[in-house]
Amino acid sequence: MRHQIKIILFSCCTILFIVLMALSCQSPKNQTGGMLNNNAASAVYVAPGEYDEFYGFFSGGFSGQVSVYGLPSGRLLKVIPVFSQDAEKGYGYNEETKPMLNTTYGFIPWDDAHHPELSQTNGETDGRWLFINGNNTPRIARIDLTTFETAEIVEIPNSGGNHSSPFTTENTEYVVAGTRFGVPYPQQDVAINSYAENFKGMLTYVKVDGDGHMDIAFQVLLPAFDYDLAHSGKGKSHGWTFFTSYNTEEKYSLLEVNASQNDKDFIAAINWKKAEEYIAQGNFKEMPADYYVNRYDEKTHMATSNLKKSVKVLTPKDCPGLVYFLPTPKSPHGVDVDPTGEYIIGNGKLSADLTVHSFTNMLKAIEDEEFETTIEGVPVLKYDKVIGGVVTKPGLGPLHTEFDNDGNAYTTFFISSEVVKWKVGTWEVLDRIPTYYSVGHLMIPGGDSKKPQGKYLVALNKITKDRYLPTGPEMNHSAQLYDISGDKMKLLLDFPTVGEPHYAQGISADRIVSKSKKIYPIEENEHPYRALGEKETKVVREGKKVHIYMTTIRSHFAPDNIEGVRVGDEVYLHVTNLEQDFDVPHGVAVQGARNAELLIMPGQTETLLWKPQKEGVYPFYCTDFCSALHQEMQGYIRVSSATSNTPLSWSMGESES
Ligand code: K7E
Ligand code: CUA
Repeated sequence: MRHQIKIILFSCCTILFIVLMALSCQSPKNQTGGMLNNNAASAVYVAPGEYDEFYGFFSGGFSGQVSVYGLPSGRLLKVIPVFSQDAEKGYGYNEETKPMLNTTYGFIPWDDAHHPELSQTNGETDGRWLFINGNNTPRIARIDLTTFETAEIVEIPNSGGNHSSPFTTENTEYVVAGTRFGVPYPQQDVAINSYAENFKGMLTYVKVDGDGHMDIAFQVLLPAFDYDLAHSGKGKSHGWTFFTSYNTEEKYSLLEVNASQNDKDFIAAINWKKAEEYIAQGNFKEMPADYYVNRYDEKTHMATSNLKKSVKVLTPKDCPGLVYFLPTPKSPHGVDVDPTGEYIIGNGKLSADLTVHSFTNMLKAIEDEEFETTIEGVPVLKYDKVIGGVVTKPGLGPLHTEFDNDGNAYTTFFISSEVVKWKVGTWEVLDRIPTYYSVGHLMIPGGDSKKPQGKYLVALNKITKDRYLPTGPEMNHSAQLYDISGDKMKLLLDFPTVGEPHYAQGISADRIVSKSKKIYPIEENEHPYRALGEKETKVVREGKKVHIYMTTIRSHFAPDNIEGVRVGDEVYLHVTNLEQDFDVPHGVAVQGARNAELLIMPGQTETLLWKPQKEGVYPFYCTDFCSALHQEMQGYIRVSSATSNTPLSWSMGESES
C-alpha cells in the first residue's frame, strides 16, 4: 500500500498527479498537537487496575503476527505469534509448535499477515476465534480466543498471494481466500508471456466446523485477474461473497501502468449456496492439489501436520448462476457490505467517486439477464443495472469502508489522508477528518458485521513521519483512535503499532473475558512426554536421542543435575510446568541452544531440542521471573565426549558432599 502514490505517478494525467502529491504530502508538524485537550485525554484514560472496554486485534503485516490492544487506552496487551517464529514465546522453535508452520514448501518461519477477522454468529462477532491470512505462502490461521494462541493453520493451494482473505460468512460457515496473483494452473514451468493461456485466478472457500476446525470445501476457477479483497453478504445477501479484482487487463509486467487501463474492473459475486448445491450434485472436478492442515491440540499440547491431496474445483461455465462480475471503477481495493446486506461498496482507488452496488438491483439484473458480455463463462452484469448509488467526489484514493449502527459509513482515503463519513442511502458526505498520515484500513468494533458496536473508529496509518520521537530511518506505523459517538468525528489518541497493521478487528471485552482460559488442567495433560509430578521425572536414552522428562515448580527444576549426555546427541528437554495458578509460567534456556527458550504455561508440556556441540558442563535456567527465588531456579547438564561411557544419571536435591 505504500506504493499507491506511484500508481498515480505513472498514470497519464501528470497534472492530477501533482495535485494529489501536494495533498498527500501536507504534513505540517504536529498539526493537531494542541487539539488533544483534557477531554480527549480523559476519554482514553483507563485508570490503573481498570480494564479497557474493547479488545482490538491488529494484524502485524510483515511481522506475520497479531497484536492485541486494549481500547480506548491503546495499551498493548499481547503479541500473538501466528505465521512467524517467535523467540519470546518459543512458538515455531519448540518441537510442539514447529508443525504449525509446515507447508508444501517445507517449514516456513515467516509470512505477511493482513486481515484479522473475528468469527460471527448471526452476523455478530461472537468472541470465539480470530482468523487471519498469510499472504506470501497462502494460508489461513485460526486463533483460539480462550487461549489467545494460534490453534490451526490451513494452506491454500492453487494460489499466489492470499490477500482477499479470510473474510467470514455470517455464521462462520466459511472463511474465504482468493489469489492476488494470477498463477499457472496447475502450477508448472511455463513462459511468463503465456499468461493468457496458462494463468488462472482461484477463489477458495474454507469450511469451519463447530469446533473451529478448517478444511478446504471447494475452489472456484476464474480468469487470471488479481483478486484483492472480499466481504461476504449478510442478511438479505447472506449466501454470497464479493471479491474485488484489479488487473482485469491480465498483464504480467509494469502493472502500475498496464493494470490501470480499463475504465472498470470487476467485483466477482459468488453464490456460495449455489456452490454447495453443485458440490452436493457432484458437479465438480476433484483435482490433485497438495496442502497441509496443521492443528494444535490443547490436551497433548502438540501440533500435528496433515497432508491433503486434492480439492474440489468448480468451473463457471459448468455451473450457471455461480459467479457474476459487477463492473466497478477503477482498480477497486476494498469491498464492503453495509450492515443491512443491501449495499456493496467498491472502493475504486483511482476513481473520483465511490461506487455503491445494490444487491436488489444485482438480483434483478441477473433475473433479467442484463449481461454486457460473458468472460470465461462468467456473465458481466450491466453497470447501470446494478449500481445503487454514488458518493460523489468524497476524497482521493478510497481504500476501505466500515459502518456504524446508525446507517453511516466511514471510508478511508489514502491519498488525501482522511476518513470521510457519509450516509448510506442518501450518499451525502456528513463529515471528514484528517489522519496522520496515509491511512489504509480503518476499524470500527463490529464495523464489518451486521451489528456494529460503534463508539470508536481506529485509523491504521502507513506513514508516521513527525508524529513521534524519531527512531532512525524506520518509524513504526501508527493507529489513531477517533470518537464517532457524535455527529462529528473527534481524534482522541495516536499510538505506534507492531509491524504494519493493515486491518484490525474490535470487539467489546465482555464477549471474550469470561471465556478466557487461566491454566491448562494438569490432569488433562496428554502430552506423550509429560511428567505429572517430580516422581515421574527421568532421563531415557534411545540411541543418540536423550529424552529428559523434566518438571518445573516454584522455584526448581526436577531433575536439575544431569550427566551422561554426549556430544552429537539430540537432547530433548520435555518440560512440564506443574503450576496450577494463573499467570505463573516458567521458562527454560540452555547455554548454546540454537533455537530459543521455552515459555511454559501452567499445566503445559513443551520441548526444547538441544544438540550439544562440545564437552563441558552447561547451565540451564528459568527465563521468567517467577518467584523471589527465581534466580535460584537453575541446573546443570554435563556433556561428555561422543565416545565416553559416563553413565546416564539425574538427580535433584541430593545432599551434596
Ligand atoms: Cu488495504 Cu492488505 Cu487490506 Cu494494506 S490492505 S491497507
Ligand atoms: Cu521459574 Cu523463574
